[in-house]
Amino acid sequence: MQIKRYEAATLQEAMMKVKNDLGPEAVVLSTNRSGRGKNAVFELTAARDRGALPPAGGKPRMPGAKGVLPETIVETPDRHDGLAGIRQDLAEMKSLLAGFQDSRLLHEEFAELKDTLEDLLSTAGYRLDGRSDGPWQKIYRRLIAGGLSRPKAWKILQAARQETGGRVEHLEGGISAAASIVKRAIRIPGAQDRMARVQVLVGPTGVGKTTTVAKLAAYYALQKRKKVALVTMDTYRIAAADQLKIYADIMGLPMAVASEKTALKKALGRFEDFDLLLVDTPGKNRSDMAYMEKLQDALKGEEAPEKHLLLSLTSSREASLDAASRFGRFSYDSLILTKADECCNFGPLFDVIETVEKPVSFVTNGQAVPQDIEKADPEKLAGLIVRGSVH
Ligand SMILES: Nc1nc2c(ncn2[C@@H]2O[C@H](COP(=O)(O)OP(=O)(O)OP(=O)(O)O)[C@@H](O)[C@H]2O)c(=O)[nH]1
Ligand SMILES: [Mg+2]
Repeated sequence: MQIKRYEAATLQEAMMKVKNDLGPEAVVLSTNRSGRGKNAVFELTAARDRGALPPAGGKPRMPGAKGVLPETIVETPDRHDGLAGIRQDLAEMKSLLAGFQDSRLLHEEFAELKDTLEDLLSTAGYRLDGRSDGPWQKIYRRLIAGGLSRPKAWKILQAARQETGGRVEHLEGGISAAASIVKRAIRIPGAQDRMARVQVLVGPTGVGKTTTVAKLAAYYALQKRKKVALVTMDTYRIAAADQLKIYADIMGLPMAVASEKTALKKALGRFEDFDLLLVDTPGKNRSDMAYMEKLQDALKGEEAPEKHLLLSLTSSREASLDAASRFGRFSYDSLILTKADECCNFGPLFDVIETVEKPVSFVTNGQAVPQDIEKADPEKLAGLIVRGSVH
């Protein structure tokens, strides 16, 4: 293990030195910032396994170099005071993150640092700005109260301020500007997008997968006049298949049970002349990786399905982001948001939508089948996120 210490005026410079000197395998052990403003110095201790490859294009190591060899590279810091400095740090963090995508560990460390810094910027920064800025502070507080994370609330506010030139007479003007920023960030599937014949619903336990399959079946069969069949892959829970069968019988739709790859292929063949196959999957807790792999494998058929991740609006931001990341292996095409009727804080939804960067296809808002489902409407969702209501 080779450990070295670097100093530079900016964290980005220090990181570049690490990368150039120790290569992409280097691990940052600690970071420290001393001094403020022009006197700020970033100290970074990094290590690299001696067995790791030398940096691409870097200097070859001197033969005979041995042991821990601390090295200090000091450069004259040139920084600005206050908020500008924090902003610059943030920009540096972002560019660093982009450059280090290949190192997961480093990526996570910087993501955490970035969050902390953004948090600082959005609270302390706001106070640093000092001046009274009409309704903006009220709007900012309102967004936070609605469950938005501070960095996201700050981002929306900045964009709204910019768009209006910072000049709004009334609170409502600022809120409308914020709502339109949020609306633009919410994507829905395009009207022209081709819909795959096989549609699979995945998601954590109890989010409403089976109920939503039934609602969608009714929507497509009764309203869109499509020839619909149902398939359930849920053979894990007792009576899980029966739950869907009851809906299938009521609607007069055929249903197949297919717990694994071969059975699924067979079911797709059986329903060859159907327009649409809606596939329900079992909910699994987060530790069941073996099942996730099995399901992923089963869905890798010749007929590429469209996959939708269901997230309950009653879940916390952390739980939703965790599910979004865990189910990321399925490369899902859209989000279906469930239980809007039970949600009283829509702020975290914005964080999720912005992070996941997927369109929202449907929103469910009650237990009743078939009526409690609607196509996602960005304006409505933006209203819920910014105002807490659709109006
Ligand atoms: N309030 C409300 N309840 C819902 C909604 N959608 C589903 N539910 C309820 O949530 C519970 C779970 O629904 P399921 O459809 O069985 O959920 P699931 O994801 O299939 O569950 P597992 O298969 O066990 O993972 C049921 O009581 C549903 O009635 C909704 O939009 N609003
Ligand atoms: Mg189910």
